[in-house]
Amino acid sequence: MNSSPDTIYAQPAAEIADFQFDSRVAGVFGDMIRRSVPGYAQIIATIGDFAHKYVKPETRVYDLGCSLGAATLSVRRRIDGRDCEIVAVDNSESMVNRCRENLSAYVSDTHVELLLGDIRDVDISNASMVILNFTLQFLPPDDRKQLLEKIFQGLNKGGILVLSEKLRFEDPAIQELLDAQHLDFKRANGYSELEISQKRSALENVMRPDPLSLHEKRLTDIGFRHVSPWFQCFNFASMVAIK
Ligand code: GEK
Repeated sequence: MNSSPDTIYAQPAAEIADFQFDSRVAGVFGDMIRRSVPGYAQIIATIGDFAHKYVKPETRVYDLGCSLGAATLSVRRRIDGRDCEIVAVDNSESMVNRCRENLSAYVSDTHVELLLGDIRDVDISNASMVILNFTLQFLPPDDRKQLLEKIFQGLNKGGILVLSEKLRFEDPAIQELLDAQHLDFKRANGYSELEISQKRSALENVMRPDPLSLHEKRLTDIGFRHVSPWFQCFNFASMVAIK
């Protein structure tokens, strides 16, 4: 996906405002997420593989917090001809506008319903796949279980949730080790110390990761029959939960 280089935090700022998915971020988002999230390309490709295996004809796929539509595009490529609908939702107008352009750049017979709105307000029904690719971590912690319950209710039996998240670790030694690896990953991708620290301050109040054990317990308590991480690199993981 085309994207300008991310230089948003390259210059020293007198004050760092809370991170927002505004037009500046939407314009560089492809570059930002690829350089910030280890394994992002692999996760996007594998979401397409899971769709190929799990998405049933005449059902819906939900991409919640779709940003520029990377997961939607990956899924759409793999489910053409099944008479499915993809519902892609984001509450950032700039993201949704760019997502619309990205989707229209490729031909497909699968309809994408692209919605500007809050994922907490979206009805979910007849779903064979739901994707939360690095979105749940931006919801207030108290709202997370309710959203996952709604997803569980809207999934058909045998349907799959893919939940990718940054992780927090309860063991301080592991937290320190894997956080340091992530910072090295960002340095290796060309981010300066200033960019890393200013972005970190901007995200502090906005993105609150949970430990893997909490994700697993929440999904199991809700009733998902099979729950497992399928990917982890440093402090980033992607899980599957099958109803
Ligand atoms: C990808 N999934 O490339 N309602 C709707 N959208 C929301 C909400 C909400 N309550 N909260 C946050 N968002 C994408 C990447 S990015 C992850 C997802 C990241 C949206 C927000 O506007 C942003 O576009 C997205 O969730 C999170 O596969 O930046 O680390």
